[in-house]
Amino acid sequence: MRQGSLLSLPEEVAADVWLLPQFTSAQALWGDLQAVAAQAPFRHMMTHTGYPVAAAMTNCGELGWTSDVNGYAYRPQDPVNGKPWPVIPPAWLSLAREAAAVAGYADFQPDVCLVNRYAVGAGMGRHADNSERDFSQPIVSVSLGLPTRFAWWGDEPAGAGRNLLLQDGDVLVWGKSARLGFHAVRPVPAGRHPVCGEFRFNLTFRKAG
Ligand code: MD3
Ligand code: FE
Repeated sequence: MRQGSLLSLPEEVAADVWLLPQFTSAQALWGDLQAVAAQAPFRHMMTHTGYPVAAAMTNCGELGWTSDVNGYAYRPQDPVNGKPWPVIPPAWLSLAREAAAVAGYADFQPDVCLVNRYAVGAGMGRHADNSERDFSQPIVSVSLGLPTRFAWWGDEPAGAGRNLLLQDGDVLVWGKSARLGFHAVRPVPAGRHPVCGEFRFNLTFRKAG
């Protein structure tokens, strides 16, 4: 079954950055999100700085993104319970593959879906996603729930960056020249979403291994 919306008009918002507005919705993915979180609960991971990550996180897939006082790594097991991460729900995998295909990646095979949960006021500082093995693969990001501003810079993290408002159901695909770009998530403004309540969620599909 097709997962993404045919009514979503893809737009290349910057070189090799594709926005698929309202390609999906929290409503469509909510049941699977609850099931993933029941098997691998959201938690605030520690960083090497001794401060926790502001977003609560979990994963599904063959690998999951983890961080502790020793640094971050992709791992096949959830360090909280020692079990493999839940599988990526089939509807999520189809969605990510359809989005990647729209952006020109014919055979995206993600092995990680990192799920970030931002409470009101939480954000993510400027960084680049560079610990995956194969940078020819894109990253697909699905935003759910409360809207927030997203900023990106490209390869040189100087100046104010460019801002983009990400709303429920928006999908971003970035690869090639944008794959190692610096980006940040601005603190989530107060609000209430009918499905997600006072949270923003983001699913990031990656090929890490
Ligand atoms: C880079 N998460 O988990 S959008 C992360 O909203 C992360 O939670 C974001 O960054 C979030 O590492 C996912 C990521 C994104 C979107 C567009 C970009 C990164 C980009 C455009 C250019 C470069
Ligand atoms: Fe990132």
